[in-house]
Amino acid sequence: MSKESESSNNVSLENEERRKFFGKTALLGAGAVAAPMTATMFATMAKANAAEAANSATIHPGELDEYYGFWSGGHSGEVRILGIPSMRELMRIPVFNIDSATGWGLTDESKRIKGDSAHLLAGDSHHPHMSMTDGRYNGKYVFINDKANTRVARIRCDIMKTDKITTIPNCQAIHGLRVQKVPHTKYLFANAEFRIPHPNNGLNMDDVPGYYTLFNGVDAESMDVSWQIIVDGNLDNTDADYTGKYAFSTCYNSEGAIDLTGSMKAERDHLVIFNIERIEAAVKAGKFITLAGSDVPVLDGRKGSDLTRYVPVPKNPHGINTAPGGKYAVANGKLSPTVTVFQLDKFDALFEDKIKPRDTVVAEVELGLGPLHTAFDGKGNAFTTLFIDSQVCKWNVEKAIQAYNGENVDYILQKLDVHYQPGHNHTSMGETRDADGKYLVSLQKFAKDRFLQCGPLHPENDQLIDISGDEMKLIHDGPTYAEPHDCMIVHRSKVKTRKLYDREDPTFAGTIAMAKADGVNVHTDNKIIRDGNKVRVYMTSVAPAYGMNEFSVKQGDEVTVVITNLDQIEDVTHGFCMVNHGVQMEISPQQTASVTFMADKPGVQWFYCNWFCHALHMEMRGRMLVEPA
Ligand code: CUK
Ligand code: CUA
Ligand code: CA
Repeated sequence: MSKESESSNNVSLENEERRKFFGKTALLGAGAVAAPMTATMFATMAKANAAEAANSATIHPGELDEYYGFWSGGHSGEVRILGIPSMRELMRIPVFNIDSATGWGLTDESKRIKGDSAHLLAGDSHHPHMSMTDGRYNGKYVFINDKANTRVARIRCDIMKTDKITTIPNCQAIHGLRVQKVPHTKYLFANAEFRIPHPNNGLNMDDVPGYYTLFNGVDAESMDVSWQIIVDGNLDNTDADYTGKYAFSTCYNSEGAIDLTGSMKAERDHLVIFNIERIEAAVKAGKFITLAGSDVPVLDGRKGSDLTRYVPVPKNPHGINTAPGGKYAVANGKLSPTVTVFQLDKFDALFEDKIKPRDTVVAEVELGLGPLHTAFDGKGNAFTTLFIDSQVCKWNVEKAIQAYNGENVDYILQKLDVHYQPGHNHTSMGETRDADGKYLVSLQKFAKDRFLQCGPLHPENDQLIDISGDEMKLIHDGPTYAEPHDCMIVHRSKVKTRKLYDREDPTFAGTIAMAKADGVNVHTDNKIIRDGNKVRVYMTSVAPAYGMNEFSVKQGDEVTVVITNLDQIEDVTHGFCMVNHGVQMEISPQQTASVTFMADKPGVQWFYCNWFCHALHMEMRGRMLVEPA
């Protein structure tokens, strides 16, 4: 049974006193200050405000967080789970990387899941997003892109393991990734960033105007690519609307340049809007081509196509974010100090050619320098990261529209310093209909002086901000390792995980099928099967012993060790490591896992359990005898 956190009752007496004292000062601080405040007084007050907010969000030892935070791991290639508001790292999910602890990328099961890219040991994960039903998280999957190797992956939320990885054909560098929100996540929308020649055969490097890139619809269940759309310019970030009809992507290189200055020439690049119904109809009608090396339908969505519309947006825009009500989406100007607000119900008229592309823009207002990403509180306010200003800007969307229409209103509500140079930010439940306006996480690219020095390489700094009141309050600094681009914050009620594996879990079904073909029941048998120079060693494990404490093979054999953990007690995970063979893996309760290696060294080779499982964990070991050839 989950223990409820009682965060609000933990304010200490000392802080209670401080609150009374500073409460009065804070009232004055907002507007007309009676007597000038010194810098020290201001700093002290800010500290006390932060301390008060932090206290209300403190998760004490043994208490559970209210939210799961899913963080990408950037060029570490993984996904991480944090607890919010504690910001404690709870788990790492290896995806595109290899992981020594769990054997991800080493085990036969993970190689099967990685498929055609199993030989790739690196990745660059950017955008984690959970599957939805009717604009709400459904707790089923988390998807993540790999910019480095043009892949998308799926994590199953019941076991928090990657279960599918797909390489997207015909393009390079999947960057923006979001899910279809409504009626449910039928598609992942995946932007390929870099324009390349087609065919990319080494004969047409200089035909730069002929380069193009593709917007991709990936089936969320099969993880196959359903269709690809040729676009003008390149593609950066993407999001979807709340009707299921549209997805849209920012483009920073409408110039089609191959160098830095070239991609900054135009004052406006664009947002490209994709009409999902028309795309599906065109695929159905067979109005597509295929490109060398795949049979995925490729449609032409370049300017003039009825599948897309292009809306000019200043300048090298980066993030695109749909507001929880579904009425607006916001493109973030990056090299322009502006955000551009689109009214999404105008897209129908745009596709019917009743209005012009820019007629969908209802506001384009200045916020500050380097707007990158925007998050929402579900109460009409938006929070935009200003990379160059090192701030989060809180602004009101309706007021921005009024100001854009010439009314004299202040749409900027507050600017909060963050440390330093934020990229993405995310609010609790903020990309869904359930946006609750409680927390904002701002992901800073630089930590500078916020933590103890650890050499020339610094961590990043993820800051937690309380947005429940009128004022944003910074309450936590959280160092992270390279390089979470993005995160999402999911209420814990949406996530139901298993405590033990199902014995028939599909992630190791291939291994169980292999055992069946060998006449082995992995849940009862400890057996060696020789198949030419391939040897399969099946063993069980129950703390603190393997079902087999010795076995023999011949030098030159390819050995597959298959272990099934029969323990039924939550948290009793075993490991398997064959010393001097670069082989190790996790075997959680009721899981079957396997790893294959060459027995190339004659002699006695010890194996041992490397997940601490029992008082006699050190003693959980055995010998492989390799007879000389
Ligand atoms: S991107 Cu890195 S800060 Cu890949 Cu979403 Cu904007
Ligand atoms: Cu089994 Cu440690
Ligand atoms: Ca540009």
